[in-house]
Amino acid sequence: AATRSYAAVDLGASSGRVMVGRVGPDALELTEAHRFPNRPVRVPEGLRWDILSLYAGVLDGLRAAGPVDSVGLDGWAVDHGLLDADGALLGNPVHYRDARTEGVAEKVWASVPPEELYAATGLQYAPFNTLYQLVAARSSAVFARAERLLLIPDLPAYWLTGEQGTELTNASTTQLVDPRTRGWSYEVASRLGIDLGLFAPLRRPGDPAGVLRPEVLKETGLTGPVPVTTVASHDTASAVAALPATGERFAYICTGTWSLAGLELPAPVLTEASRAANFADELGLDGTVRYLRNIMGLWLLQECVREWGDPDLPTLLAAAAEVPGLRSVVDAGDTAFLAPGRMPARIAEACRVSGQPVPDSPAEVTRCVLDSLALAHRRALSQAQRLAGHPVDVVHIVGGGARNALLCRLTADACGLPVVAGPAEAAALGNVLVQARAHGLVGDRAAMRRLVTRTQPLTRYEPRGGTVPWRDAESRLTPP
Ligand code: ADP
Ligand code: LRH
Repeated sequence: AATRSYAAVDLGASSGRVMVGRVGPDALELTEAHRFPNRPVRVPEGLRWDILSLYAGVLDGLRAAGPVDSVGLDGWAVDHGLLDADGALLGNPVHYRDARTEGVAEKVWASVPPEELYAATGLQYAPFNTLYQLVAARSSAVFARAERLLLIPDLPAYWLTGEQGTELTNASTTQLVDPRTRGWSYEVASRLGIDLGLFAPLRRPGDPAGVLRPEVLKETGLTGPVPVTTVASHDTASAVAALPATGERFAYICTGTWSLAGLELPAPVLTEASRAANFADELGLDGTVRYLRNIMGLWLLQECVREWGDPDLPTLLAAAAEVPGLRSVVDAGDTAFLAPGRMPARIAEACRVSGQPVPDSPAEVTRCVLDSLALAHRRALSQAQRLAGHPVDVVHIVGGGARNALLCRLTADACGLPVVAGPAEAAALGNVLVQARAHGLVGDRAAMRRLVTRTQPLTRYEPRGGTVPWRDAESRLTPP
């Protein structure tokens, strides 16, 4: 039977990649055409994304990919570019770690109390939700000229095709979408004076999104027409779509720059207890809800490694595995770790103020980070199960962290549940599979997941040693 090829553009906070997925009735093979660094740049006005360099990486990747039947784009959430009336980009997109949103939430809450905001949008509090970014931007000169807002993956999609849209799963991270109706929350927008006309019309995974422009074909050496297909453009939504899960009793942790830990549910949980625990109801493929918590993730390690002058990661992880576990832990959910810089010192300080031994060597700091992440995974998954009334038997770890055996093993131990690790490139696989489904090559969501389970290498970690030490460690962070 015929095999088709799909190009998946996946823009992560630490790297972008163009992957090629070959899909047949019982085959799924992913290869990397091109990977390029995503390096934020600090300029006098703040921290910015170098979106043109990322777009150049996309074009290089499409050239390296060669002939494909379709292209799909996914990327990180909440951030966006603003366009003027001519459709030209107004400056570099602001990084979600930029300081401009400091203190903005309090102003928003004066108009719409946090309880009402949660009941209407189901989104967790994070200072960088698009809603707060828009309120922060409102008085800027750039914003005065803005006629259109495109979320990160929708922006290069526009440059490739000339067509504008707002993909729904990613729109659900703006805090302007109602997870019950799966459409805009007109009331929240109007109470905050946000013009929803800034956004291009909503489109959903599977919708056609145009074809590559003639100039793009020339530059990439591709022969047209090459359609662009809307995928679950939030990278986390694409990753969840490609979990090698069977049944419903599973949890997941998408580990990359962030750890997104949670459940897939048929409907949002909008209770006050859920808000207090800061869980998000983001939208997934086919109207599912991704009920999850944002945990600082491997960002903590990335920033340490940067400070240490980029030592070899496997060597560092091997050394961390030899350090005695759970000596010191920090709260890996704490937004105090959001900003870049001085990470080893900030971690040491958090250990000191909580009365724990201060980790010193890179191996000790790395162990502290991984223990802390495993502990935060445990906390998030046990709370999610309780708040949603949805028990699980297995935890899937996907994303770059699935390659970190120590992190997977510690997470299995901390949760007291088996961990199935892989695929590491789940977002790209979910991107490919949604394109394949739109073109009739794969069946429903369950069939997509069966195909991943059958074709991708996975590693299973059984929990060891009981969870008592983890419960004890937890009590060091949460005063009784
Ligand atoms: P993002 O999509 O947010 O840019 P990724 O999913 O690509 O992030 O994950 C990147 C992270 O994965 C790295 O920071 C690193 O910690 C981890 N990682 C990648 N490869 C390996 C590896 N071979 N061994 C251990 N960890 C790895
Ligand atoms: C992960 C991610 C995550 C968001 C964050 C801003 O790449 O999309 O789901 O919360 O970036």
